[in-house]
Amino acid sequence: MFQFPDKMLRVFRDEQHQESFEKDGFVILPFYTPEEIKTLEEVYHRLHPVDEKGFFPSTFSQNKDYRHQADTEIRRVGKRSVEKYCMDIKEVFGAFIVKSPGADSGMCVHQDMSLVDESRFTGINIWVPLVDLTIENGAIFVLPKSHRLFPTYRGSSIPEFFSPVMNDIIDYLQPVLVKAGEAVFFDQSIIHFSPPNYSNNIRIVTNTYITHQTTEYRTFYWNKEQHGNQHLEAFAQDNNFMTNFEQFGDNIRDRPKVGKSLGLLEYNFPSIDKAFLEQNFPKSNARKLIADALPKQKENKVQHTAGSTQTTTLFQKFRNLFERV
Ligand SMILES: O=C(O)CCC(=O)C(=O)O
Ligand SMILES: [Fe+2]
Repeated sequence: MFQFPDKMLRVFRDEQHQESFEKDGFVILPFYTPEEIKTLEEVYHRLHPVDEKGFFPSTFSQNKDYRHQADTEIRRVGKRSVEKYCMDIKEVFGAFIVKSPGADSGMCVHQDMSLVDESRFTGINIWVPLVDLTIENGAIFVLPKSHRLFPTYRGSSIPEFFSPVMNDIIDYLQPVLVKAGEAVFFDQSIIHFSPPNYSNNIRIVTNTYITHQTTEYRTFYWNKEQHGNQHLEAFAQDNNFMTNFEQFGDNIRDRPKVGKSLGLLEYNFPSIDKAFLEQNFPKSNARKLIADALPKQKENKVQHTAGSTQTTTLFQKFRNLFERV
């Protein structure tokens, strides 16, 4: 097991930003101008593959040229604000994260996969919607302070410490309703999710992944039969990992086909129960917030479909998403 560092290496120029980020696991800051938003919308519509449906990050695309061009453009446009707010960082990767309208565009509760050695470094997302966010159109929900609950190694093959309370935990996550061009800088270890986009319009987000300038990539993999209940395997990855990794959309639970194995590490596979949630976090009743936001959407659909069959299916899918596990 590892310990988090007592003090995170500084990445924000402004001490207040650094303090809020360390305390809560996220901080909100103005990021894109209206012109920059327009440029990025044009870039997305020019570049994106035609077959995108549901929830679609450009990192899932098999088209590496698309991933690479999206990365270059997002970093080019974001440079002004990144330089304004951040110091001593390396910018690793820019991606579009898109939610097309529809019930299949939700993202379940998770922490992002580990990409760095968190005993020394922090992986940070600069997550910026190009539209005003509402609960209906795929806002992000976070559990403030959850980034420091347990030191974790994360990846699709590794159980999450909140798996035993996967349904209950949703009701503790808070919506972050930022406006178009406002950034949520968040620690990749914070617990978060986003409901489906039930509006009629596409929700485009840019996500720029940054970390300290001296960080090296790490990924982690667990195979119960091989590693048992107290160990997992670490891999060193090179700086092009996000552009070249081919297992995001597919085979994500398999042993990484790229990178250099660093051997086994000890891990205690933490887990929590309902009482832990009740004792540590105020309730947001997120499921009710989302369900209350839905009827308007349902009414729209009824008008379009002249019947309730489709809306029932949508609602059922939405329920399934949150009760999936
Ligand atoms: O864009 C979103 O709604 C959430 C994306 C997310 O959490 C992820 O891709 O890991
Ligand atoms: Fe995420």
